[in-house]
Amino acid sequence: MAIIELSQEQEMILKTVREFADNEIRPVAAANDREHRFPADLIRKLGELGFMGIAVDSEYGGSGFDNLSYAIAIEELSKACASTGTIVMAHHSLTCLPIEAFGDERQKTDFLTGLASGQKLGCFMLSEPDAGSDPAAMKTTARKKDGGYVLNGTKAWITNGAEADYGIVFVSTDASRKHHGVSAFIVDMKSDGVGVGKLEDKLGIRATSTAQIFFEDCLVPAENMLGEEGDGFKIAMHTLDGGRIGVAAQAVGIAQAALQDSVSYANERSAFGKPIANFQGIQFMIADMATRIEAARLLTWQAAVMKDRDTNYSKHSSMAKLYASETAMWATTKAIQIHGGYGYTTDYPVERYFRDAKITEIYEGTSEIQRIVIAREILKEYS
Ligand code: COS
Repeated sequence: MAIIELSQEQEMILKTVREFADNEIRPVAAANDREHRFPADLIRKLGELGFMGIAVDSEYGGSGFDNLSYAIAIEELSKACASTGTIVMAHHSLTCLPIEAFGDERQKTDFLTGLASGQKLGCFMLSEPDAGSDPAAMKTTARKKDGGYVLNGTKAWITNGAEADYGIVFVSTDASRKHHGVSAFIVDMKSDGVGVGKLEDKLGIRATSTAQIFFEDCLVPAENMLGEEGDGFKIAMHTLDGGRIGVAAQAVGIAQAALQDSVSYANERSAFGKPIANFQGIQFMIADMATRIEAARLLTWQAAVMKDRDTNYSKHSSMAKLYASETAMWATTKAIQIHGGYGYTTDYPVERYFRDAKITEIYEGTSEIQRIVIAREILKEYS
C-alpha cells in the first residue's frame, strides 16, 4: 500500500471489502467470466454491506463515506473480479452520484434511496452506436408532450442495461443547439417503450452485461428531468470526471492482482535448477510492475481526495485513469510473460486480467480522450 495514511474508517472499509472479495468474489470470478454470468447474488450482498451507495449521503440510503473510500473499495473488488468492479461503478458513480448532485428532493427520495441502498440497480446511457467519444453527436431525441417528453433512439454499450431498474439517459431536446441542447432524464427501465437489444459478446469483463437500449415513443414525466433542459452535457461531463476515478482504481486493482499472482508463480516455478524469481529478468519486470502500480494508486487517491475536497479534479482524474489503465495493460502483459505458456491458458487467471485490463483504456473516455482533457488544461495553465 502507498504511504498515505488512511483513517481508521478507511482501514475498516479496506479490511471489510478485502475479506468479502477474497471469500466470496475471487472463488467464482473465473466461472462467472467463462459463463458470462451476471453475479446478481454478490451484487445483492454488496448492497447489504452498504457498498452500492458507499459515497452517497446516509440520508438517501447510502453509507456516507468519502470518495477515497470508494476508490479503495473499487480497487479491492476489481482485484478479485473486474466485472464486479464495473457493475458497482456503473451503478454508483454513474447513476447514484449524478442523482445526488443534480437531482431534486423528489428524485432523490423516489430513485436515489432505492439505488444507494442496493435494492435497485442503475445504469448510465450516454453513448450511441455512432456517438462514443463525441457524445454531443447523439441522435436520441426527446420531444415535449402532455407534461412529459417522448424519447426515441438507441443507446449503446450500456453496462447493467439489461438488469437495471433505473437509468439516466442523455437525449437531444434541441439538436440545433448541439451540446447545449442535451438534457438528462431518470428513466424507469420497466417503462413502456424501453427495450433491451443485443448483448455484446466482449473480450473481457464478461460477467457484466453490456446492452443496446432502444427507446420507442417512451413517455418520461417532465419531473424526471435531471437539472434543467440543456444541462445534460455538463451533467455527463461532471459525472465522467468522477467515474474516471473509479476506472483508475479498477485498473490499479487488476494490475495489483497481476503483480501478486506473478510473484507467487515466480517463487513456485523453477528453471535451470532454481525458482525463476531468482533471475534478474523476472525481478526487473516485478520491480517495474510494483513501481508503476504505486504511482497509479497515488494518482488515483490524489484525484479522489481532490474530489472529496471539492477542488477542480477533472485533469487529475483523467491523469489517474490514463496512467492506471495503461499500467494495467502493461502489467498484465508482463504477468503473462512471467507465467510463460501457462499464462496464455485459462489454467491461471492472468489471461483474464489481461482481457479485463483492456476495457479500462476504452470506457468512460479512451486514453486519447484523457490526453485531450489533460493537454487542454496544461495548455491553459502554462500560457
Ligand atoms: N465538467 C463540466 N463541464 C464540462 C466539462 C467538465 N469536465 N468538460 C467540458 N465541459 C463543458 C464545457 O465547459 C462546454 O460548455 P460551454 O459550451 O457552456 O462552455 C461544454 O461542456 C463542451 O465542452 P467542449 O467544447 O470541451 O466539448 P468537446 O465537444 O470539445 O468535447 C470532450 C470534450 C472530448 C472532453 C468530451 O466530449 C468527452 O469527454 N468525450 C468522451 C466521452 C466519454 O467519456 N464517452 C464514454 C461514455 S461512458 S462509457
